[in-house]
Amino acid sequence: MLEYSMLYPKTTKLRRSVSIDGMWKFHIGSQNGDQGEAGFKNGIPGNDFIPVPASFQDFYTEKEIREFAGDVWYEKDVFVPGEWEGNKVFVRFGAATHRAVVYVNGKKIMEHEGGFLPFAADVTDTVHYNEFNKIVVRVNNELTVTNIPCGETILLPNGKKMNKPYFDFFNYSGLQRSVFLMAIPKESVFDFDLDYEISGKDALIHYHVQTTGEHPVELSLLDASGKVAARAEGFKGVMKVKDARLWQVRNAYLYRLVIRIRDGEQILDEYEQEIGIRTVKIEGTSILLNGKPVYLKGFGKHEDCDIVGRGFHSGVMKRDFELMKWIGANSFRTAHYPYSEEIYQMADREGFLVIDEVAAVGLFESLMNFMEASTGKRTAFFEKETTPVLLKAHKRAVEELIARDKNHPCVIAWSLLNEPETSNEAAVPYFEEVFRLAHELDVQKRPRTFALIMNSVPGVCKCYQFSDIISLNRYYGWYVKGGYEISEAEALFRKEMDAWKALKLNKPFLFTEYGADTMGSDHKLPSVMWSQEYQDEYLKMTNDVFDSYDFIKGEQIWNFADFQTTEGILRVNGNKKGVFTRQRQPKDAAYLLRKRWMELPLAYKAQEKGL
Ligand code: GCB
Repeated sequence: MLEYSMLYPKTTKLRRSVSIDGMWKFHIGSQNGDQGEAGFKNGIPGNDFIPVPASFQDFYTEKEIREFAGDVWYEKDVFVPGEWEGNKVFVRFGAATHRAVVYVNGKKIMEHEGGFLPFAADVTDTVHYNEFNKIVVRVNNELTVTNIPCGETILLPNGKKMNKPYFDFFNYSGLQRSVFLMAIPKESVFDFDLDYEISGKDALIHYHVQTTGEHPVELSLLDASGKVAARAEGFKGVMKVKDARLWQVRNAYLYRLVIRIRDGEQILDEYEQEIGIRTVKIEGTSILLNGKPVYLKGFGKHEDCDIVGRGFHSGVMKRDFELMKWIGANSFRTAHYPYSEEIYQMADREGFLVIDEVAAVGLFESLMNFMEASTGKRTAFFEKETTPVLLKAHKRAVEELIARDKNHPCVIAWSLLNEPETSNEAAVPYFEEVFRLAHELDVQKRPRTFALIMNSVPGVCKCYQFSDIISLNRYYGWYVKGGYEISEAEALFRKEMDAWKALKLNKPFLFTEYGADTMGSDHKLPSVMWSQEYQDEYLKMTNDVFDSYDFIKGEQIWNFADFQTTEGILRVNGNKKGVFTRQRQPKDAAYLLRKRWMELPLAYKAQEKGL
């Protein structure tokens, strides 16, 4: 069990939660990490303020700041209401990338490592009630091979540190998600698990509530009109919902679950959350939602946009969902890290299927892993001395991810790694532990997967057997035989798919990546690589291959939109594989995909029997 509750901050009868987003005082610290305890815990120097949530990198005009590797400092004075005394009081961070130390009124409260999941600092005994209190946060953004995502931090000859990601997105960092101040009753709802069973027109909700005390709990389920649809009492049990309205793809029905702790007539705590009744199951090569086959159409995405970088922005989220609906998508993968909680809430409401990915990317020692791996390079990544430390961090992130996201109906699968090195036996015990843990922690036993890199093919990959859904990242026609050689790319692509088919795995296959870099500004007739015409040709070829194999049960193109990466000769101011530009306007390919996805039925390829 985690030391703090992962429940999203809410204000209910007995809970208070106040956003402390806005302008925070900001200071770029030392690269040596020597300003910790002795340094700024009582207050940071200067007079610079930046918005939270946001990545700090793209506000400034100095390259030293954008590329900075080390500690940055945030500070905010917050008023803690006197009425809150007697409750538990927390400062809750949606995320701090990649590690943080929290000080309140000069006292160190907690540390957290892992840049994409929430944590809550218990400040009950530290804050002064009915007064202002100083929160100081030291955030470190250095990449290592002992934490996810993996990379290294090098020292340049000029003495400056520099982050070197083993992955293909800019190392945006800082306080990129919302921060809340919360007051929670001493005896409170800590966590709950739900699992669903559909029986005829009714549904059973198996539940388990954990609280911080002994008093009894009661649950009520309210339908969309606020009417009580079911009730139950006790920490563990079953709620029966008559004539249940199911949560369906792009047709979401949400109930409201209210959990109360009671002491006789007195309510000690109340927590509520929107939930959706649905089941997810893999049967043969089918992905079943509520017992019916679904074909996934959609994207690998990023949290990425101009100016705020990876910072959560509700306007960008809204635009992204509108574009995904317009194009006929029904799903996305949270590549390559858990996204802001508000995005899952929106996916719950909009009926999108989400493959929820932990930040285990870059588990292949290379500064351009996606390229070098396809050349067959091997790095013995899982044989490093430091691997046990990495595994510990990885498992902790899986635990936090599942605790945070398990009750979202939108989450239909866990993606436990992206493009790890699987050509070596040393990967096997590592995978075993991570996959076992996810299975243990998720009462819904959602399918687990990982995204296979180009060279993870039959005969080479030692780990695909762990996946319930085989997810392939493939770039035939881009990294492999692009341009006029595309016919050869297609032949190689089919050859690989034939090899998978021959294995008779009887599992669904999903394309979690495929795509071609394309300049939104460039047309060329006849096409050349990077032109919009070529992106269309590439898609036609790829779609033909998808349509030729019945066991392929979904396509999530890379990427939804152009996004920022480290600078380099393979990237033109970022990765340009977006179907939309970074400003969220369509490239030509968007129209091609829209035509295809609008026509493909949800149960596409439902008829086939096995491989
Ligand atoms: C991949 C990676 C992704 C890259 C992509 C690319 O395989 O998973 O992070 O951005 O390829 O565009 O090369």
